[in-house]
Amino acid sequence: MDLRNGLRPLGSTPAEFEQDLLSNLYYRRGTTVESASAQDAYETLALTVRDRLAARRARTAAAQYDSNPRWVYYLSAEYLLGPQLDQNLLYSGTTDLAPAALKALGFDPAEVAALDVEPGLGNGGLGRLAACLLDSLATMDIPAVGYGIRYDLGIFKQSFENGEQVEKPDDWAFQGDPWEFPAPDDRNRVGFYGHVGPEGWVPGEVIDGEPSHLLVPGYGTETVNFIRLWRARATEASFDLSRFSAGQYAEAVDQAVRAENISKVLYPDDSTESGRELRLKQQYFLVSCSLRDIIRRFRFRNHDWAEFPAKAVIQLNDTHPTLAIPELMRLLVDEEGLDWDQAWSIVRQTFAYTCHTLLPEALETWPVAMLGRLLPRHLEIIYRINDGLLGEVRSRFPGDLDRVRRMSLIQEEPERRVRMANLAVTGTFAVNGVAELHSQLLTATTFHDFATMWPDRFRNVTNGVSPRRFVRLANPGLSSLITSGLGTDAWLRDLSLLAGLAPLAGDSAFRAQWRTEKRRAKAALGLGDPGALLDVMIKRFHEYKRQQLKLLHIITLYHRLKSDPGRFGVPRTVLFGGKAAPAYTAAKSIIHLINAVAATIAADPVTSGQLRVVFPPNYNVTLAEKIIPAADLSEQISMAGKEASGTGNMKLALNGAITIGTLDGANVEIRDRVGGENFFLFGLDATGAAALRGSSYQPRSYYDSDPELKAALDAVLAGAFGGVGHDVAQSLLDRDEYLTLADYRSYVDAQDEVSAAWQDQERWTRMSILNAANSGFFSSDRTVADYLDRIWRATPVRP
Ligand code: CJB
Repeated sequence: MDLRNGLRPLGSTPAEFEQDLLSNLYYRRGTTVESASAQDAYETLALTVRDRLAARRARTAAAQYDSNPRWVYYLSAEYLLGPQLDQNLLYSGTTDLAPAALKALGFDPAEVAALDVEPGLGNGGLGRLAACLLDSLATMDIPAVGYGIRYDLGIFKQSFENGEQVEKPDDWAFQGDPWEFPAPDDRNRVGFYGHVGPEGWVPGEVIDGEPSHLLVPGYGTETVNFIRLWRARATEASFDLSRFSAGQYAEAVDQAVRAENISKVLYPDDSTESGRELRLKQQYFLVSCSLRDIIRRFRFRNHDWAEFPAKAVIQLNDTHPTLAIPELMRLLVDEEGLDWDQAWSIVRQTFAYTCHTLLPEALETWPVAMLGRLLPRHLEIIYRINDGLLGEVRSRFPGDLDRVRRMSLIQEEPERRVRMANLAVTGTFAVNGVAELHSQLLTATTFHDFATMWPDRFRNVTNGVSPRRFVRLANPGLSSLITSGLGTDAWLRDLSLLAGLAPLAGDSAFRAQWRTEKRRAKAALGLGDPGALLDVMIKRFHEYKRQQLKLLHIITLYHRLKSDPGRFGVPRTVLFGGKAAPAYTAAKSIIHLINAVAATIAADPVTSGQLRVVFPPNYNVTLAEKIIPAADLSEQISMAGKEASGTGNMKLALNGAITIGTLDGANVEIRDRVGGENFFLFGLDATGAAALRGSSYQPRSYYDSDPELKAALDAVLAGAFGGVGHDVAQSLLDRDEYLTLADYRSYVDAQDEVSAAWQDQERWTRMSILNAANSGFFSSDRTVADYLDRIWRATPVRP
């Protein structure tokens, strides 16, 4: 018998599902209906749904194993997966069965569903992109594995105390995680420190990496892929029994605690540098465990190293996993006995690198001294790679010492540091930016020297988002309307079909239904007047993203309202969501000021109903899925040339929000597709912004010449908002690194156009429908198709 196909099929009728639930409650959860808590019911439901995916996984694995394909391996320090229950119900076709079965057994489905905790294993866009790409890879039947770290504590929980951000640990898995399969037998040993002797690297410390995996189902297909997450485990030897016996309990476990700290916490920095040794250890830990796993998988079916690139393409999600390059060199040369050139050729054909930033401070570098202490053999390998690189630079550009200095993997001043982005470009066959503009700016600025030497290495792959999660799951009402409008739900696997909605923008009955769905989503969010324009800015807090610009606009609206309440225009609710890195003082000051302005406005009777500012704490994927369907206006107002892409902009446009934005990141492509008449453009473009920053920019000149701007800043300086925000206003006047004041007038004028457009609800709805209709390009399925075509060259395997 073929055991792989001999599984007892799992039930698909309500009675069978109920039976499966009951048997899991008894035999795996070890309890009974009478004594089960809601948590028992939740975990049992998760197991019952997971079983269905696991059966598909078994069939997928068999097909993938048989075809010995080229695998896509995605290495990422972050995965922002979002809640698992809803997704897995939908993808296993049990969305209706599950609540019925729970009810039949006497449980409250809503109470049970509320226990699903989102694994916050990422900071923001970069981690969420990783999750969307894995969703699309599975949906498109591509053999793929995501590798990451199973942090004990995910992105911190944000709350506000007196309007200030307070961070609390996010112990997301304290109840255990029912979606996960631990695989302790696949542990890998990882070394750190030590020295390089005649016998090679002798680590001074070893720890174990223990994997567990989470299933990643495709939508509308059998395929189920997986993510493998590593958790640090102390080895037996690190427990000091003699100290324990001597009563030195803390010392006895000291080494073990330090070892397990490696996967203790996700670093909460987003696009900001953090030079901590523990972070470097995390990065090497991820890379070392994952490469061993990839090699083990390669060896199932293959024997010849020369075949490795044909069987594995490894995508580095930003520079965080770049140590994979010297690590694979070490494994091939030191452990497998290949010569350097053979190994380098394999490495160079295997890795590809995605860059996600334009901020110079976000390009990782590590002190040579630190890296050499932690990974002495890797530093030697990096030096040797650098010799090869600089040899090539010298022969291509003789006498150009400055170029050699710029391209070197080692920065000399003010301290010797390893430049991880240069290493990533040197050790890969493809480097991509994440939006057209971003990719252009990368080759024109950040990687200009490399693009001159190796023009073929650089390409663009514009980001995308999962239409399953961000339309179907987040916005079921609009999804049904789209399906009925198009006469098919095939758009969930081919988002270009949304174009078929465009003619319906001219149909007044359809427009009325569209408005009804928006209002329904707004009502569900519980923000009061669903007739008010809901203006949302949801993203990490960063000065370049310019939440402070939105704030100046709000203060201006408030002043107008106070001076002439009768002439105000349209009621608005402004919603902010987002976290600031705990050490990012300027961003935290902006959060504080937003809350202070919100409180002042709320307390002022003149504004009642006309202007509200709300800031629900702890923005995460769960909350995003509630806010995005309700949004009317999408704020994408970064200084042009700083936002690599943005993906919230895509999610909002797909749900019918209209963008107000600069020509930055993927905004450019959104505007190209939805049309300039359906997009509120303002501000300097990337060229203009760079030119102004390069000259002697004088923020005060804007303040002096614009009375509304002056009034807004003066109010903050005078303490009109509970005395909060002096530092924010002062820094805008003195420095304004991101040209907030230069773009203020153009932004406020564009916002006046927004208000005018809103007054014509038929026009607004037309614009809204056309935004959704023309955003099909921004599906992560299209992104994956582009990666396949331009970089990965892997083909589907259908179970
Ligand atoms: N990004 O979320 C992060 N973290 C970083 O450290 C660097 C960049 C974001 O990645 C997204 C996905 O590519 C982009 O859409 C976004 O512009 C960028 O800031």
